[in-house]
Amino acid sequence: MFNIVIFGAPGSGKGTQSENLIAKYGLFHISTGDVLRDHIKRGTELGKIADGYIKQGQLIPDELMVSILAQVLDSNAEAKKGVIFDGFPRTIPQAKALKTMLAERGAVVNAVVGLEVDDAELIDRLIKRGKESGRSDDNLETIKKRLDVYHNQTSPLRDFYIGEGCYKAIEGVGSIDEIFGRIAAALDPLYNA
Ligand code: B4P
Repeated sequence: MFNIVIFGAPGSGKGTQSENLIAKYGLFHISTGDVLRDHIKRGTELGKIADGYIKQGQLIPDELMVSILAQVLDSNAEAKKGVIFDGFPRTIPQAKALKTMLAERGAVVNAVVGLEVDDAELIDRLIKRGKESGRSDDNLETIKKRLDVYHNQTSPLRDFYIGEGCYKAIEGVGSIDEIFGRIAAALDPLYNA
């Protein structure tokens, strides 16, 4: 099992580079943002809860998020060969829960791809996306809240994963292909080992 976490601020290119990772490594992809947006679209109970948090730029509570992730992992046999975790974990408790969940399956996080992008570029990208996506969280007020949440709750994971010895810092500015070249150069030696 080869497990990758794709990590970075909102707008850092997690979803974008996940597409390239799926194409190259053929792993199962879980985007917690996509899972939540799907629930919102279908109007499920979970979707109603998630909608409130996402519109405010806040994170969904850890306990709920961890149980959603466990459900997705358990209901997809393809996840057994390895997973790209996109947008999860976003807090230290989520990272610890992921470690336990993988250990129960005899696996670990093999690499954390950390897309490093400055705030001005992130805001610019998300405002541009907001014009086309219609996403309720891609407006300036909510983007600023999401960046605060990132700096306060999510960025400490960088040090957590440096401590775990699996963090790969990737310069996240440039063309999508250039950035993917950097990611592949960091992952290939691990994947082929
Ligand atoms: P996500 O769906 O994960 O949203 P995101 O952080 O904005 O990243 P995304 O993957 O969509 O964007 P990308 O950087 O690829 O989460 C949404 C919300 O769900 C969260 O705020 C939270 O409320 C909730 N949530 C999700 N997971 C959670 C968890 N684990 N715990 C609690 N709550 C959770 O791309 C952004 C834009 O940049 C795109 O338009 C793209 O085209 C562009 N772009 C990408 N690369 C570029 C490049 N190199 N140059 C120029 N533009 C680029």
